[in-house]
Amino acid sequence: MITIHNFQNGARGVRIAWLCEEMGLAYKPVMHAFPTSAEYRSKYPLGSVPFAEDPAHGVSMGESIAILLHLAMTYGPTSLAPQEPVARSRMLEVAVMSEASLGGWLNMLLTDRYAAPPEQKGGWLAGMGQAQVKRLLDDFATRKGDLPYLAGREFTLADIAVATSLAMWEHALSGAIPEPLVAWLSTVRSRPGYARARQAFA
Ligand SMILES: N[C@@H](CCC(=O)N[C@@H](CS)C(=O)NCC(=O)O)C(=O)O
Repeated sequence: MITIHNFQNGARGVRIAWLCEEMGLAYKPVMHAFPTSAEYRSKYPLGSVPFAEDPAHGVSMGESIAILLHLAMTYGPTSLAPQEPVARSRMLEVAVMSEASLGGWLNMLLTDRYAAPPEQKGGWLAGMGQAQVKRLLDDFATRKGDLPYLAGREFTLADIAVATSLAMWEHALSGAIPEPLVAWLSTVRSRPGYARARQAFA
Protein backbone atom coordinates (compact mmCIF):
# COMPACT_ATOMS: atom_id res chain seq x y z
CA MET A 1 0.00 0.00 0.00
CA ILE A 2 1.35 3.43 -0.99
CA THR A 3 1.13 6.16 1.67
CA ILE A 4 0.77 9.78 0.52
CA HIS A 5 1.55 12.51 3.08
CA ASN A 6 -0.06 15.85 2.28
CA PHE A 7 -1.71 18.98 3.70
CA GLN A 8 -5.49 19.27 3.58
CA ASN A 9 -6.41 20.13 -0.04
CA GLY A 10 -2.70 20.17 -0.98
CA ALA A 11 -2.61 20.19 -4.78
CA ARG A 12 0.76 18.45 -5.09
CA GLY A 13 -0.39 15.53 -2.93
CA VAL A 14 -3.67 15.39 -4.85
CA ARG A 15 -1.66 14.94 -8.06
CA ILE A 16 -0.14 11.72 -6.64
CA ALA A 17 -3.51 10.42 -5.43
CA TRP A 18 -4.95 11.25 -8.88
CA LEU A 19 -2.27 9.16 -10.61
CA CYS A 20 -2.98 6.29 -8.19
CA GLU A 21 -6.69 6.57 -9.02
CA GLU A 22 -5.99 6.51 -12.75
CA MET A 23 -3.69 3.48 -12.35
CA GLY A 24 -5.96 1.62 -9.94
CA LEU A 25 -3.32 1.66 -7.18
CA ALA A 26 -4.42 1.46 -3.55
CA TYR A 27 -3.13 4.32 -1.40
CA LYS A 28 -3.49 5.66 2.11
CA PRO A 29 -3.83 9.45 2.45
CA VAL A 30 -2.23 10.95 5.57
CA MET A 31 -2.95 14.59 6.37
CA HIS A 32 -0.53 16.90 8.19
CA ALA A 33 -0.83 20.39 9.65
CA PHE A 34 1.52 23.22 8.66
CA PRO A 35 4.21 23.48 9.93
CA THR A 36 4.80 19.74 9.93
CA SER A 37 5.63 17.89 13.14
CA ALA A 38 9.02 16.73 14.37
CA GLU A 39 7.78 13.17 13.91
CA TYR A 40 7.09 13.84 10.21
CA ARG A 41 10.47 15.55 9.78
CA SER A 42 12.13 12.48 11.23
CA LYS A 43 10.79 10.63 8.18
CA TYR A 44 11.31 13.49 5.70
CA PRO A 45 13.77 16.09 7.01
CA LEU A 46 12.77 18.77 4.48
CA GLY A 47 9.37 18.79 6.17
CA SER A 48 7.43 19.78 3.04
CA VAL A 49 4.65 17.81 1.36
CA PRO A 50 4.01 15.63 -0.49
CA PHE A 51 6.08 12.70 0.66
CA ALA A 52 5.31 9.11 -0.35
CA GLU A 53 6.13 5.71 1.03
CA ASP A 54 6.01 2.59 -1.11
CA PRO A 55 7.17 -0.13 1.30
CA ALA A 56 6.68 -2.93 -1.22
CA HIS A 57 9.69 -1.50 -3.08
CA GLY A 58 11.61 -0.07 -0.09
CA VAL A 59 10.93 3.45 -1.36
CA SER A 60 10.40 6.68 0.64
CA MET A 61 10.61 9.88 -1.39
CA GLY A 62 9.59 13.50 -1.82
CA GLU A 63 9.20 15.69 -4.93
CA SER A 64 5.79 15.14 -6.43
CA ILE A 65 6.90 14.75 -10.07
CA ALA A 66 9.58 12.23 -9.10
CA ILE A 67 6.89 10.33 -7.16
CA LEU A 68 4.59 10.30 -10.23
CA LEU A 69 7.43 8.94 -12.35
CA HIS A 70 8.37 6.34 -9.73
CA LEU A 71 4.80 5.04 -9.61
CA ALA A 72 4.34 5.08 -13.39
CA MET A 73 7.65 3.25 -13.95
CA THR A 74 7.16 0.76 -11.14
CA TYR A 75 3.51 -0.12 -11.64
CA GLY A 76 3.19 0.53 -15.40
CA PRO A 77 3.45 0.53 -18.25
CA THR A 78 0.27 2.49 -18.94
CA SER A 79 -0.60 5.24 -21.40
CA LEU A 80 -0.09 7.73 -18.54
CA ALA A 81 3.66 7.41 -19.21
CA PRO A 82 4.07 6.58 -22.90
CA GLN A 83 6.92 4.33 -24.04
CA GLU A 84 7.28 5.73 -27.56
CA PRO A 85 10.27 8.16 -27.44
CA VAL A 86 8.62 11.28 -28.91
CA ALA A 87 5.47 11.00 -26.79
CA ARG A 88 7.59 10.12 -23.76
CA SER A 89 9.87 13.13 -24.26
CA ARG A 90 6.87 15.48 -24.43
CA MET A 91 5.37 13.91 -21.32
CA LEU A 92 8.66 14.21 -19.39
CA GLU A 93 9.35 17.78 -20.51
CA VAL A 94 5.90 19.08 -19.56
CA ALA A 95 5.76 17.13 -16.28
CA VAL A 96 9.17 18.43 -15.14
CA MET A 97 8.26 21.99 -16.28
CA SER A 98 5.19 21.88 -14.04
CA GLU A 99 7.44 21.94 -10.97
CA ALA A 100 10.95 22.99 -12.02
CA SER A 101 9.65 26.07 -13.87
CA LEU A 102 5.99 26.72 -13.00
CA GLY A 103 6.01 25.33 -9.44
CA GLY A 104 9.04 27.40 -8.43
CA TRP A 105 7.32 30.64 -9.43
CA LEU A 106 4.03 29.51 -7.85
CA ASN A 107 5.78 28.88 -4.53
CA MET A 108 7.39 32.32 -4.66
CA LEU A 109 3.99 33.94 -5.36
CA LEU A 110 2.30 31.90 -2.60
CA THR A 111 5.00 33.01 -0.15
CA ASP A 112 4.54 36.62 -1.23
CA ARG A 113 0.76 36.42 -0.83
CA TYR A 114 0.47 34.43 2.39
CA ALA A 115 3.74 34.84 4.29
CA ALA A 116 5.52 38.08 3.33
CA PRO A 117 5.21 41.01 5.75
CA PRO A 118 2.51 43.43 4.46
CA GLU A 119 5.00 46.18 3.61
CA GLN A 120 7.05 43.78 1.45
CA LYS A 121 4.24 42.17 -0.55
CA GLY A 122 3.88 42.67 -4.28
CA GLY A 123 7.45 43.81 -4.99
CA TRP A 124 9.40 43.58 -8.23
CA LEU A 125 9.94 39.83 -7.89
CA ALA A 126 6.20 39.18 -7.43
CA GLY A 127 5.52 41.12 -10.64
CA MET A 128 8.18 39.06 -12.39
CA GLY A 129 6.61 35.87 -10.99
CA GLN A 130 3.18 36.78 -12.36
CA ALA A 131 4.71 37.50 -15.78
CA GLN A 132 6.71 34.24 -15.76
CA VAL A 133 3.66 32.13 -14.85
CA LYS A 134 1.69 33.72 -17.71
CA ARG A 135 4.61 33.06 -20.08
CA LEU A 136 4.74 29.38 -19.04
CA LEU A 137 0.96 28.95 -19.37
CA ASP A 138 1.11 30.44 -22.86
CA ASP A 139 3.91 27.99 -23.65
CA PHE A 140 1.79 25.03 -22.48
CA ALA A 141 -1.03 26.31 -24.71
CA THR A 142 1.34 26.55 -27.69
CA ARG A 143 2.68 23.03 -27.09
CA LYS A 144 -0.84 21.66 -26.89
CA GLY A 145 -2.00 23.44 -30.04
CA ASP A 146 -4.82 21.42 -31.53
CA LEU A 147 -3.89 18.25 -29.67
CA PRO A 148 -6.34 17.04 -27.02
CA TYR A 149 -3.72 16.76 -24.25
CA LEU A 150 -0.49 18.52 -23.27
CA ALA A 151 1.81 15.71 -24.38
CA GLY A 152 -0.16 14.56 -27.41
CA ARG A 153 -3.19 12.42 -28.19
CA GLU A 154 -3.27 10.54 -24.88
CA PHE A 155 -4.03 11.71 -21.36
CA THR A 156 -0.72 11.39 -19.47
CA LEU A 157 0.78 12.21 -16.11
CA ALA A 158 1.88 15.55 -17.64
CA ASP A 159 -1.80 16.57 -17.73
CA ILE A 160 -2.14 15.57 -14.08
CA ALA A 161 0.99 17.56 -13.18
CA VAL A 162 -0.04 20.79 -14.91
CA ALA A 163 -3.75 20.61 -14.01
CA THR A 164 -2.87 20.36 -10.32
CA SER A 165 -0.39 23.26 -10.62
CA LEU A 166 -3.22 25.27 -12.16
CA ALA A 167 -5.41 24.53 -9.12
CA MET A 168 -2.82 26.43 -7.03
CA TRP A 169 -2.66 29.25 -9.59
CA GLU A 170 -6.43 29.60 -9.89
CA HIS A 171 -7.59 29.00 -6.33
CA ALA A 172 -4.73 30.11 -4.08
CA LEU A 173 -3.41 32.91 -6.31
CA SER A 174 -6.62 34.03 -8.09
CA GLY A 175 -4.85 33.57 -11.43
CA ALA A 176 -6.61 33.44 -14.79
CA ILE A 177 -6.48 30.39 -17.07
CA PRO A 178 -5.53 31.33 -20.66
CA GLU A 179 -8.42 30.73 -23.05
CA PRO A 180 -6.63 28.00 -25.12
CA LEU A 181 -6.27 25.87 -21.95
CA VAL A 182 -9.84 26.26 -20.62
CA ALA A 183 -11.50 23.36 -22.49
CA TRP A 184 -8.55 21.00 -21.85
CA LEU A 185 -8.60 21.85 -18.13
CA SER A 186 -12.32 21.27 -17.88
CA THR A 187 -11.98 17.88 -19.65
CA VAL A 188 -9.20 16.60 -17.42
CA ARG A 189 -10.85 17.91 -14.26
CA SER A 190 -14.03 16.01 -15.11
CA ARG A 191 -12.24 12.67 -14.75
CA PRO A 192 -13.67 10.67 -11.82
CA GLY A 193 -10.17 9.93 -10.53
CA TYR A 194 -9.58 13.64 -9.92
CA ALA A 195 -12.75 13.98 -7.84
CA ARG A 196 -11.81 10.91 -5.78
CA ALA A 197 -8.24 12.17 -5.26
CA ARG A 198 -9.48 15.57 -4.06
CA GLN A 199 -11.96 13.86 -1.75
CA ALA A 200 -9.10 11.87 -0.20
CA PHE A 201 -7.51 15.10 1.04
CA ALA A 202 -10.66 17.20 1.64
N1 LIG B 1 8.79 20.65 -5.78
C1 LIG B 1 8.13 20.14 -4.59
C2 LIG B 1 7.40 21.30 -3.91
C3 LIG B 1 6.93 20.93 -2.51
C4 LIG B 1 6.27 22.11 -1.81
O1 LIG B 1 6.65 23.27 -2.03
N2 LIG B 1 5.28 21.79 -0.99
C5 LIG B 1 4.58 22.80 -0.23
C6 LIG B 1 3.10 22.47 -0.13
S1 LIG B 1 2.33 22.31 -1.71
C7 LIG B 1 5.07 22.82 1.18
O2 LIG B 1 5.23 21.77 1.78
N3 LIG B 1 5.32 24.01 1.72
C8 LIG B 1 5.73 24.14 3.08
C9 LIG B 1 7.20 23.95 3.29
O3 LIG B 1 7.98 23.90 2.31
O4 LIG B 1 7.59 23.86 4.45
C10 LIG B 1 7.18 19.02 -5.01
O5 LIG B 1 6.74 19.00 -6.17
O6 LIG B 1 6.88 18.13 -4.20
